Amino acid sequence: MKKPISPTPPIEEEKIKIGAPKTTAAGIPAVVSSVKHLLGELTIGNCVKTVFSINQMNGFDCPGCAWPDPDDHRSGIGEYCENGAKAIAEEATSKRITSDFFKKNSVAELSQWSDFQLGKSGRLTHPMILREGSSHYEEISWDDAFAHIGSELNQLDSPNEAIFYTSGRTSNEAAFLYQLFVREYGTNNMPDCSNMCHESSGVALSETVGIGKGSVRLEDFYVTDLIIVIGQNPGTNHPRMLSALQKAKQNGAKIITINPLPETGLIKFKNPQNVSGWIGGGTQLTDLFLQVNINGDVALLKAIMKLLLDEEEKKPGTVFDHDFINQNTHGFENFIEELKKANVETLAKDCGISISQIHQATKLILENKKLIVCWAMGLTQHENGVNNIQEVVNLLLLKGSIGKPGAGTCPVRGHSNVQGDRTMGIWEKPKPAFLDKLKENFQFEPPREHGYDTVEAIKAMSKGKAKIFFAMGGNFLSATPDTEFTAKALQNCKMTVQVSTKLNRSHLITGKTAIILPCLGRTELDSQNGQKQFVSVENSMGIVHASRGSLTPASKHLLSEPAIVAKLATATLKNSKTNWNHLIEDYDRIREAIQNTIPGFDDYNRRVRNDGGFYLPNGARDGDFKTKTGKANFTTNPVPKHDLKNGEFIMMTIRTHDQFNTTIYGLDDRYRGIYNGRRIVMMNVEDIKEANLKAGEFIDLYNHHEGVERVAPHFMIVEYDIPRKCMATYFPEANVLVPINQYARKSHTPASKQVLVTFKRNTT
Ligand SMILES: Nc1nc2c(c(=O)[nH]1)N[C@H]1C(S)=C(S)[C@@H](COP(=O)(O)OP(=O)(O)OC[C@H]3O[C@@H](n4cnc5c(=O)[nH]c(N)nc54)[C@H](O)[C@@H]3O)O[C@H]1N2
Ligand SMILES: Nc1nc2c(c(=O)[nH]1)N[C@H]1C(S)=C(S)[C@@H](COP(=O)(O)OP(=O)(O)OC[C@H]3O[C@@H](n4cnc5c(=O)[nH]c(N)nc54)[C@H](O)[C@@H]3O)O[C@H]1N2
Ligand SMILES: [Mo]
Repeated sequence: MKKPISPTPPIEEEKIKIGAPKTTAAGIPAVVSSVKHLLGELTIGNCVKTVFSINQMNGFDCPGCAWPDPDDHRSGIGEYCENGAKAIAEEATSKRITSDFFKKNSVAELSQWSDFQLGKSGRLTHPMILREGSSHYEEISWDDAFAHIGSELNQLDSPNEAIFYTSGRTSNEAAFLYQLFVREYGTNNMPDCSNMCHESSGVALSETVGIGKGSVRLEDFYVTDLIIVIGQNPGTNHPRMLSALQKAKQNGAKIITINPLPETGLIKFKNPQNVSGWIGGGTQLTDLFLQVNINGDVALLKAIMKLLLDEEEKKPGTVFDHDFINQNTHGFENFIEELKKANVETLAKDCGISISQIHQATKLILENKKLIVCWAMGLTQHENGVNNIQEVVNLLLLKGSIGKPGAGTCPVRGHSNVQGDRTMGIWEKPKPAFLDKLKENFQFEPPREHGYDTVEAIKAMSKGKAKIFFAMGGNFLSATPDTEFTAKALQNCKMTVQVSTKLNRSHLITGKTAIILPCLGRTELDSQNGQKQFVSVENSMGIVHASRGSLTPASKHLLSEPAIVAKLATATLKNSKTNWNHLIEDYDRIREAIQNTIPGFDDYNRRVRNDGGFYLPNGARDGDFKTKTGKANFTTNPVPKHDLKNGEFIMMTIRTHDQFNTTIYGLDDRYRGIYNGRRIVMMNVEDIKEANLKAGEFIDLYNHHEGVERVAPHFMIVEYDIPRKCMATYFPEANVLVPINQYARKSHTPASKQVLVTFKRNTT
């Protein structure tokens, strides 16, 4: 009998161990862990080669995260961190998945493997096809694969029946060609990982300060007075940011941390980049930790701003930056009218922070002029994700803390080129001016109608409105919400295609036909036409710079992402005026095309060769707010109310220290003291008691949004320092519980940090 294909990994008996959470981040354990991961996957030669070229001026851009590299001094041993080392070990592994692997293992069998096992099987080496009705992938030639995909695309009734997803590792060159191909083919259906990530930041910032990107540079951290880190866990997800926070502290800045969890990296840090950082007690980073309830941020920020207003009323002109407000902002009076109605006692209850701590935060903000606010998924992945960020902007505007040195917005991006992909036009809602330029430069009529974002794409596949799903990287099935629903949607497709480096669950939950196109990774040498090429990326602070791989490719059959797009375009578009093969023979030609289409890339080929690259223009950074009102906008946002019923909890789905999104590097969450397993749920000790349960027991978690029962069975209770009625589980195991129809207003970012759950004791 044919085994069923499972969209979720089997539940294995894990011997989970719980220890005390760590009090200090990085230091020697981080160095040991980096070396262990690199040596476990790479040859010694490649280990040395990679470690010395990570984030160096002439090296490759670390695929780990989008935190910028210092413009001037960079550590001689590579600007690396423990989790960057893991990301590189994952990609540069010497293990390989050949055609034999797929002959041996059916898709159904592979679906019984854990994500960890799938990832650890090695790099993909050949294009593969899963033919309709077949149980195993088999090898296919590149030419046949492109011909097949091209022919299927051309048979659709409308180009809008195809969906083209992008994950954020794709280089500028690949992303630009990809969107050009997709638009010439005829659709704007370009959902991307950003839809699930910082889309709320993009929407909130565009409306209020006129640019969907952050305004600060790394140097601003060194001259600021006060940094607020809210809804972000940099110790795990952006470890190199801790070096910047440390330098800020050494220069006298204060740090407020706002998080439901006391995340280790934010408390104390030992810099692993220099030996002096390995010894001694480390730097205390956080001055004030506010352990907010999940989704309590609007209430907390409002309470702080109300206390600031009270002070301003006592001593007019001493708290708010009236010159800035008068000259640069819109909506101040209305904002203040609303703020006057706020009741600090109620807000304190809503956010779970005591009034005396709110006073302490207010005092720090009063005493300091230049303010930077950093945030990530803890703010964006809520129904009120856009509002969260707009309240952050309100605070910065009151202080005049934007568009001047040492102050501004700092949404900390995830994937290493997620920001660049958007700049290149990976967007389901392209601006008319951008499309006009495409038309002028490439002589075709680009589609004007907006396309599907990630949530809409899943629903379109589910309804049969979209029939072909193509992914440039990523792991769509496991990254998206409502796993069972999404799995059915993908299986409803005629064809699914993945351009990938490693095997993942999206290769197993497929349309009738599925194709895997294996590609080069960041660390590898990319030669076209006998010439070494390099690509470019944009980091979280808008610096565009080169990335040069140096390792021998994992297989001689791999193609680069730009080459894959060019060959697919050639196979699909019969009347294209673009000479795709000519473009990829020399990536300078792609960069020239970008320069002619997208503002800010003048003299691209010269400037990208400068050490450290160049900054893109950023109005908000220069105090030029390109909004509809021509000014920076104050906004008013309602306070979210959570009337949790008896037995209901609000759950956030977060990352462990041993994963990159859906890629599982290992089974430990070292900083939180959780080892050897991932199906855990963090709960407050009082809540555990109240439910007559004990730490170490297992529960099944449920969500019932819109009357659909979603269940994630068998999670071990871990007693943790988390506010009452709040829970934390890991992504992607808990994605089955995230409802497809619960997402941020305006940005459609799934509310993966705000899942309403109930639970029952597990009886199996
Ligand atoms: N090693 C590693 N690095 C990564 C990644 C990875 O998986 N592994 N992923 C990359 C990507 S794509 C991204 S987007 C980033 C993600 O970086 P983060 O956003 O730091 O990642 P999360 O684990 O989702 O952590 C969210 C944090 O927000 C807190 N939080 C949750 N809900 C709330 C809330 O309501 N209010 C507040 N104030 N805080 C809240 C959580 O406790 C947690 O500390 O990291 C990038 N870098
Ligand atoms: N519940 C919950 N869900 C979430 C989140 C959450 O916090 N909670 N976070 C969301 C966020 S912030 C994000 S960004 C998304 C991430 O969503 P995705 O970007 O779709 O997922 P990743 O896990 O980053 O993708 C990993 C896969 O990318 C492929 N890959 C790696 N490098 C390359 C490369 O160089 N080229 C190509 N072509 N492929 C490559 C590998 O095959 C690997 O298996 O998930 C979102 N989902
Ligand atoms: Mo992300």
